[in-house]
Amino acid sequence: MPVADLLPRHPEAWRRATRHPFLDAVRDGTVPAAAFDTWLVQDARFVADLLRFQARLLARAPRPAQAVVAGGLVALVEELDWFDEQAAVRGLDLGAPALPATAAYADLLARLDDADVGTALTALWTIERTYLDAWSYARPGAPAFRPFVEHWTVPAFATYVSGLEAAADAVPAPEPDAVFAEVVAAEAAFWEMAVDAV
Ligand code: HMH
Repeated sequence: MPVADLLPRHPEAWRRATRHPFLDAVRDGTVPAAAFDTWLVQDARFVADLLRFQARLLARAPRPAQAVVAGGLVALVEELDWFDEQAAVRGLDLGAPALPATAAYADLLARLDDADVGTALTALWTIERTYLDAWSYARPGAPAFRPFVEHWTVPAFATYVSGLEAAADAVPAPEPDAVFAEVVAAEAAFWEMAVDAV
């Protein structure tokens, strides 16, 4: 089964992860700055966790998947630089402790280290496809948040997600629905965390 078929198989879970009220609030400008900043600090932590997961995945990726996984790694390092810049501008402490949703997502990534490579690639595609669709839903974004929305919806990111899709399709996971559902639930909980923290 192509991984793209997972979306229509889990419509409610997909909607919760990609049409969250946090994203509506980013679009209409009603998201409190504190909620957005909380989310930003936690997302920087997540990206650091994802970088570690993805580096380990590269080490065992099948030959045809290496380029897309490695390219994504470099992009994550650049993303961490970008988070540093945003945090400096907004006066945020990126050393703030992980909130429960961030810690739970890190645990999920750590468990995926022990999963077969097909499952790990399906998870990575799901992580990035969810993020792309969520930010695309928030387009164009209220003026205060527009640079963020644009940053996470650039064409190069969509191209990367397509590359991950091809990599995941080449190595079928034994239970794709299970890993997809777990990742999408973690993504929904991540938006929820920002709203709850205010
Ligand atoms: C929660 N999911 C979350 N944050 C991100 N930065 C991405 C996916 C994409 O890297």
